[in-house]
Amino acid sequence: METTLVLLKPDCVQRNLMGEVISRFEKKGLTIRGMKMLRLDDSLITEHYGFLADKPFFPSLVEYMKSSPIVAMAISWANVVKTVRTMSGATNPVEAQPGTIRGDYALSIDGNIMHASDSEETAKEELERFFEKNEIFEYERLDSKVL
Ligand code: IDP
Ligand code: MG
Repeated sequence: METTLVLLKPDCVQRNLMGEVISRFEKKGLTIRGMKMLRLDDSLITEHYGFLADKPFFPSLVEYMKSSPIVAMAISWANVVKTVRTMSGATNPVEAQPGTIRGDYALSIDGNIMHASDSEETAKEELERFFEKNEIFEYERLDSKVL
């Protein structure tokens, strides 16, 4: 069972879209194994988006990520990393296909609703960054046998 990290970014929280996005993961059939609201600080954002530190938009990315609490989610299923990236859509919502989360809810790359890990390796690192071990739960879903 693979697990990925999803962040519902500040614009998702501020626009009351948390339920819409969480609902997509639930309806797809993925298992939500951890979920919490938190406010990011400079050091966590820099750790998470350090590979973008030399980009001109980095200061505004940090301000955006700090502008409101976010929601972190640990989501599991076979091939979930790829599945959730596909559901997310392109980084720039202008290019994201309708039917994807960014394609349906976002208008600009400055506010693109969600983060999702981009590989199994990144997912492991990112889950450790945002969750303690005891915040990710092992449980069997009632519907797991009929899917
Ligand atoms: P991803 O979120 O689709 O994985 P990344 O390239 O990893 O895309 O970039 C991380 C985040 O940095 C994006 O989701 C977006 O919030 C921000 N970002 C990336 N490129 C730009 C840009 O050109 N302008 C403003 N923000 C950007
Ligand atoms: Mg990325």
